[in-house]
Amino acid sequence: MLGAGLLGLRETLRADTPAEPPQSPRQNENGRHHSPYGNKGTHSAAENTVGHERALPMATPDLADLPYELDGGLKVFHLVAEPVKRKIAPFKTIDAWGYNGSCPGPTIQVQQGDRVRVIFENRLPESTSLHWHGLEIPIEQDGVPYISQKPVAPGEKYVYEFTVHQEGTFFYHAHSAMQEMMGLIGFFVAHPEIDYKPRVHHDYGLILQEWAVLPSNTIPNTASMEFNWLTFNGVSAPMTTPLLARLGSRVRLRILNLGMDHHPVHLHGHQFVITGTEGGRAPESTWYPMNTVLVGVAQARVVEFEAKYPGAWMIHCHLPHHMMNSMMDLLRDRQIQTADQTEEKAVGQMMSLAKSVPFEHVHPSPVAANAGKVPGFPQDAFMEMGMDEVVEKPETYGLPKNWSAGMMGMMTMVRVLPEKEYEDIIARKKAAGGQMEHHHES
Ligand SMILES: [Cu+2]
Repeated sequence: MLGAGLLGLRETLRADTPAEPPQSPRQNENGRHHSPYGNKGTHSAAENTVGHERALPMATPDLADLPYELDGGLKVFHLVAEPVKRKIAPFKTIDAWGYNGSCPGPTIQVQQGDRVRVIFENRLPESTSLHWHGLEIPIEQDGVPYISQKPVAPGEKYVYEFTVHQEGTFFYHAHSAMQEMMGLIGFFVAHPEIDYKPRVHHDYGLILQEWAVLPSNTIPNTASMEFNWLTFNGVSAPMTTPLLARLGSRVRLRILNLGMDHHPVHLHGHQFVITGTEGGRAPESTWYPMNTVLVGVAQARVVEFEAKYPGAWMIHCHLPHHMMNSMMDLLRDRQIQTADQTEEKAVGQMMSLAKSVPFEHVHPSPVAANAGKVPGFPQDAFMEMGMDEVVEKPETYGLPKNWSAGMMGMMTMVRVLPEKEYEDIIARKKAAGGQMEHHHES
C-alpha cells in the first residue's frame, strides 16, 4: 500500500501544473479541454475531470495529493497521522505532526456526490480523531472525541465513510486544539458536479499556519502566542514555490487558515473577487473587487482574478510581523542583534548562517553614512537574506537576481507569464521530473 501510495504521490506532484495545460483560455472555455492527468495504478482527483464540464483539479504547491483506490463506486483513501520532520526554511527543520509524512497533510479531492471512505490510522503517541470541517455528514462521522466517537488510540485504525453532497473548499483536521497547532490539517476539496462559471484555468490552494519555535529548537511551542515562523503549505518564503499563471488566464486561489491569528492576504497588481468560503460557492451578486482578503481562523476564502498583467506578483499576509522569518536562528542561540549594529557586524552575522547552508550572500542594501545617528535605525537594514541558489526550482527560473532577499515569512508569488515563458518553465518542470519530490519533501 505504501509503495502504491508513493507512486500516487509522484504522479500527483507532477499535477502541480497541468502537464499539458490548456493551449489558450479560450480553448478551455469552449470545452475542448481534456484532462492532462493520465493516471496509472492509483487514482487521483484528476480521474473524474475528463468530462468537459468538470473542474480542473486544484494544485497545492509544496504538498501532494492523496491518491485513492476505487471499491465499486466508492473512493477509498488512507490517512496516517504521524510525527513529521518538516523543512520550513533552508536552515530550519521542525518536528511537526502531520499525515502520511506530510505537514500539512496531503490534499484530498473528490467530486460532489462521491461516496468516500477514509481508512485512518493513528501513529501518534496519543489519541486523536479526524474532523471533516464544513461537511454535512452524519454525526457518527464528525470526528469529535467523546462526543461523536471514541478517540482513536495510538496504533488503532478507524474508518470514516460518508457521501459528499456539497461542493466547495473544506478541510480535515484533528479535533484537539494543541494537535491542530502541531500541524494536523489538510485540504478536502469537493469539486462541483458541473464546473463553476466563469471557468478558471489555474486553481491553487494555500494553507496558512504559524509556529512558535525557539532558536536551536525543533519542536513548536503550541501554548505560545509568539509566532516566529509563518508558512504557506508548510514552508516559509523564499522556499514557497511560486504559482504559475498564463497571461490572460483566470486564476482561483483557495486560502485556508488554521492557527491562532487571522491573516489579511494581499495580492499585488490585480483585483480579485471572493467567489466562495468554507461554506461553498458564493453567488455572483455578492462579488465585489478587492485585493486583500481577511482569512479568519477556521475559514477558507476562495478568490478569483484575471491574470492580466505580466510579472512576479506577491501574494502575502500583510501583518508586518508575518512578513518576516525568525531572525533568531541567524545566531543560533542569540536573537539577532541590530542595536549598535555596524555594516561589518551585520555582514558577519549573515556569513555565519551562510556557512551552515551554502548560499551566495548578496551584500545588503546600502545604508546612509550617518545611519547610526538616526533614531530608530536600523529597521529593515541588514535583514535581507538572498539565497536564490538554495531555493532554486523550475518555478523560480528567470526571476531577477537576489529575488529571494525580498521574500520572507507568509509570502509567495503568482508569476503571470506570456505564453513562451510559461511553456519554458513547464518544460523545465517536466525535465526536472523525478527530482521534483526533493523540493516538496520535508
Ligand atoms: Cu498573518
